[in-house]
Amino acid sequence: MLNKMNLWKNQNNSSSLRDRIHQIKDHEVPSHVAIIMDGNGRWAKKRALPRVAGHHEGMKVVRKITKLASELGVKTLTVYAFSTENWKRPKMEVDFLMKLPEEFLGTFLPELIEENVRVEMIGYMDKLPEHTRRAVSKAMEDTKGNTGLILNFALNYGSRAEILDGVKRVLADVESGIMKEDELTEEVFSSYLMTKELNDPDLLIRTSGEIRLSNFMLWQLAYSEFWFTDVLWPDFNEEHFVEAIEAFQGRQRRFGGV
Ligand code: V07
Repeated sequence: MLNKMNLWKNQNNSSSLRDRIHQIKDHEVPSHVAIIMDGNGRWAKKRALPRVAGHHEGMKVVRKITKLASELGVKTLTVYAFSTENWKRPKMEVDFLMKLPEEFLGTFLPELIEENVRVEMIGYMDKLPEHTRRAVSKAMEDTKGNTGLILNFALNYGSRAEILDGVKRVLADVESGIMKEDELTEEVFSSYLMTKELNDPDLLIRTSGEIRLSNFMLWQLAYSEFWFTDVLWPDFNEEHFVEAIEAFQGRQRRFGGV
């Protein structure tokens, strides 16, 4: 209850979060926001907790930010939950991470359905453990008719592998005569990527102070605005998300249009 009250409270004479949300909705809201949710391990270390405690806390933040993004009118929210590189982590940590989709969906899927959210994923699903795959597939199935925000999980995702697989399928289609080489445009190539159903992100957020892409949506982020913060993902809250959108809108107003 206190948390909810804080959403409305006026602090330091500045606009309340409610006012800022109102303002944001009066301007161009990024249609697709992508987030690299970094800093979960560091958050745990600072508290002398196991890394997995940070991942678990981070999971709750995904829920919180999804709700706000949906309220703001964001159409697609892509969150980088697990990269193809993350298999190199200790087995115990990987096993824990692979249970998070089930826990997240077990807890939040009814609310997401209530809010008309559609769950999607990009990444190499076939290499996920059966129990993880089953949970994610069920969520996608249960929400496929929903018309609100698309909550797109990048799970076992890597951008170079995605591009390379796209190139290989283009070559196969050219060799078999399905496509002529001169028909291959940027738009056509985009349809060979895992994001074929989605528009490119307008805004990328990365938490925890790292200023790099780490193999995330390399093709899709070509024209996106980037917003980096030192805030660790488990500490990321509505104010931070609003701050990122405000920064995006400021840039749009300065450079966008004619
Ligand atoms: C994971 C929590 C968020 C911070 C980053 C790493 C840890 C939500 C999911 C998830 C994935 C698919 C799905 C529903 C939920 C998730 C992993 C890690 C592997 F359909 N959070 N989260 N998956 N973290």
